[in-house]
Amino acid sequence: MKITSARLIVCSPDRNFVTLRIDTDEGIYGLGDGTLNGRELAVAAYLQDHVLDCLIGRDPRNTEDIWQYLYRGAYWRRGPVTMSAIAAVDVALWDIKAKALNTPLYNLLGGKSREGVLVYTHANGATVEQAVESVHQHMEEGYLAVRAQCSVPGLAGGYGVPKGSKPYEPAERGLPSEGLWSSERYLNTVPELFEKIRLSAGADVHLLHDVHHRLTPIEAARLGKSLEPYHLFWMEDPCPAELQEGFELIRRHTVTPIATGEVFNSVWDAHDLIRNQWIDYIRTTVVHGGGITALRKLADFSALYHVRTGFHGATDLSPVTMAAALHLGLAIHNLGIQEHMPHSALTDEVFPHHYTFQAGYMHPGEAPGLGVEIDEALAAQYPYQRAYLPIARKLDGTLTDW
Ligand code: EZ4
Ligand code: CO
Repeated sequence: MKITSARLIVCSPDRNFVTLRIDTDEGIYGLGDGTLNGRELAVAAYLQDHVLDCLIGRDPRNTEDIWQYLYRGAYWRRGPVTMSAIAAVDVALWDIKAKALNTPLYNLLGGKSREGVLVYTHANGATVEQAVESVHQHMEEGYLAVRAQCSVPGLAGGYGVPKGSKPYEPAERGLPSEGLWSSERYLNTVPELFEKIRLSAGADVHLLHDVHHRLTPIEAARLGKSLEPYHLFWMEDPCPAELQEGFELIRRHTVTPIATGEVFNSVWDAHDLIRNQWIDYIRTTVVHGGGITALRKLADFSALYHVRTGFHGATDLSPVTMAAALHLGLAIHNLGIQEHMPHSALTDEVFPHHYTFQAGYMHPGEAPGLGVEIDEALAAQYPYQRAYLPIARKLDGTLTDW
């Protein structure tokens, strides 16, 4: 089998996506996702200008060799743009390989380790009360695990809080907006939020929270300690993770489980975190972490240290990545949970797919390959529109993590 063409589809059905389609001489094609929120065109140019021509004539079944060719062979390694580009190719090749064998992708990754993938969704509110209400709504929809976020009193908006009645979408069209942040007010609000949720929702529901890199290690340690009575499933991205040993300090002070890694793009970003058992869940995504080939290795390395997966699953990862994550999640032994932030109806229309949600679990479906298509005619009606993630500043104007 030989690759005969590789081309990009950049579209914006409610939000931007970079999709790669690889075709073969046997008429089988595969799809890959290369979406990097707010930097989409950098990945598209990387693929178009430096990668796609190199693929022509190669056997698409050689996923390991092609991965090494793009990673090791480029000399300049890693980084989110490079690794998202490699992921787009890698996932499209796995899609082709599974379609050629006429089997769903999970069968090539170890087969089924479970009947469904436990997922969590997002409860958001401008106030504590609205967030509590939102948790209950999602429990009624069947979710067994819910992440809760609310605004800090006196500071409207902020990470995870929707504007008006539209579903939350982190990127906004146009240039970046700026908002305000106060760690002090935040630290005083979150324990109250989880006290109210746990009291009203009962002991069984899994509760999660995303700190979104906004605290220092000692502040995160305080938050983790203050949340212990509400036994969270995890506290996510407690602080920026460039300094891996910063997590040792958090770990020393709290038994609230820790998840991190949605911005990582290599096992090396998490090497110390994992081998020192400073985290409980690794969140690196198929799209930003170099594809199925790399994520399978990361999951296996994590398993040696009792670290389970909790792959990122926000709307900026296309349905192609969602499907890839579900196939991987069904197959690996050390699945923890999968994030599920449902796409808009229009996005789902552009990317028809076979994965399903039922009673708290998702399943990738039984179609050969990934089980995701793209309606190119519909996609063409929604061209790329510039959109960026917001910027955050402290009350004195200092730029801080959003
Ligand atoms: O802000 O994917 O856990 N989910 C998250 C996401 C990220 C976005 C950034 O593009 O933190 O909502
Ligand atoms: Co997050």
